[in-house]
Amino acid sequence: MIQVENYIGGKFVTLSEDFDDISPLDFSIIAKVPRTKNVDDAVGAAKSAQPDWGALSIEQRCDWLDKIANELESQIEEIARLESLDTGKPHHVALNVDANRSVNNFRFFADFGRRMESQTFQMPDATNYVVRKPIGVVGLISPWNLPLYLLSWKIAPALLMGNAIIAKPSEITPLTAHFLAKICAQIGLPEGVLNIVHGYGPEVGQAIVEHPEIRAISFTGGTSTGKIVAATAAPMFKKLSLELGGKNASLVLDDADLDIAVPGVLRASFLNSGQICLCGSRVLVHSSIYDEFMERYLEELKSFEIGPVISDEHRAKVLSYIELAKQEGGTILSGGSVPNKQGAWIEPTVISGLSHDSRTATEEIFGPVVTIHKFESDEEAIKIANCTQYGLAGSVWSKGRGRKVAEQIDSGMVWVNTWLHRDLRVPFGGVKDSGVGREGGMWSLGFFSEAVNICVMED
Ligand code: TXE
Repeated sequence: MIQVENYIGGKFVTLSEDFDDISPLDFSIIAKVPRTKNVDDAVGAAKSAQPDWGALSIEQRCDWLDKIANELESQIEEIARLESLDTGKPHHVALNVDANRSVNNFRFFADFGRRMESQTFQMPDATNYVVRKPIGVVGLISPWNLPLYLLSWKIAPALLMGNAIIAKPSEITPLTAHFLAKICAQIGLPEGVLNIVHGYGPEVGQAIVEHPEIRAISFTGGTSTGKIVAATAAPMFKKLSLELGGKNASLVLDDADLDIAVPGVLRASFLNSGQICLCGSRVLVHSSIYDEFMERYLEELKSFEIGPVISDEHRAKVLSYIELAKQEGGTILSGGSVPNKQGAWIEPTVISGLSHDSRTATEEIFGPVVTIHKFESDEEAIKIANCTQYGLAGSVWSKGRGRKVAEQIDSGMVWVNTWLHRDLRVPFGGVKDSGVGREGGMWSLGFFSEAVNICVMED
């Protein structure tokens, strides 16, 4: 049994009240997690640490990020093991997607920080230059689907820009955040620069968002929680970055190369049991290639390995959508049932015959459930792709018209003939109900700092 502890001011702290962390693989209890309700101590520690941390040079902070990356990398197998235990995902996904990217997030921002160029704007008689100052104390709140991957995506740039952090991982997946805290303590990261608190969202998450001395909130999670976060933080004029849900479409045009499109669309459908905000949960296929595409897609699905979904409660939500799909007139082409074993397992499910504006095809399910839709023209495919409240991502599969179609999709990110191919310098974020703001590369550094302009009149 692992005892998860809060990490505050460089010390590990337990609380008298805790709750169970349950494995979705078999519903066994794997850890005890402190039920934090108040972040005053963490904010106090962060406030004391921030001035010295902010006074270090960028190069010095980059060196710290590299130290964290090196230590994480030396224990990459352990990260994968913990992530797999906590989320149920297959080891190869935990290693190649989660653990690898967590290391890369620190490494990437260390390199990026060293290359950061100063911005100057010359006038005929004066020079403007931009100083990027830390915000101070920032709050980072992350979800359960890619636990350390998404938390480190926020921690690395926030540290780089000289902030002190109050971070809260999802209560369902606290293990790797606790592991990161141990690594930071081990390498001697200055005390109080990174504070990690555990507990339920409406308690400790809400306390972070409400705290007046936490001046920026970077949140990744569900759209309905994002609304609460925005409503709480906006009256205090906190900086806000919200990465929320998605209902992304994969568009397979009539000229698609099916050798690439079939495995690509399948991966977009079911990687991480469909629990990635970027997953393509709606597959739109041109009628002229529909039969061939579907035959190959369903055949390849038979050998696609997925883990359980995150929890019994989440499985109930996913199953309720499969029931809804039946009521809405859908046909289950594959899956739809619960395998006869312990844990939050659910078969990868493919549903056809639903209207593109049905609830099943427009609401976020966030599980291994995909709806298939036939279309007759590029215009119709674009219209279907854009018919939800979400606008996070999407993919287009075509030999010749990918860019043209991609540019007409109302989403923050669109891939052409690939999916989840990530360059960490590019803007990441959504439009419509998928969020506010962008993170990644310069966008993250912009969010986690205050740009101050100094205008110097020439003599
Ligand atoms: O997420 P929550 P949940 C979607 C997906 C899923 C749904 C609900 O559709 O079915 O959201 O999932 C913290 N103040 N996504 O309920 O609650 C919470 O503790 C501050 C999409 O698990 O949004 C956790 O750390 N924080 C998604 C984080 O918010 C609060 C990833 C996210 O949890 C809070 C996950 C509050 N009042 C779910 N309430 C994506 N976009 O990647 C909760 N939290």
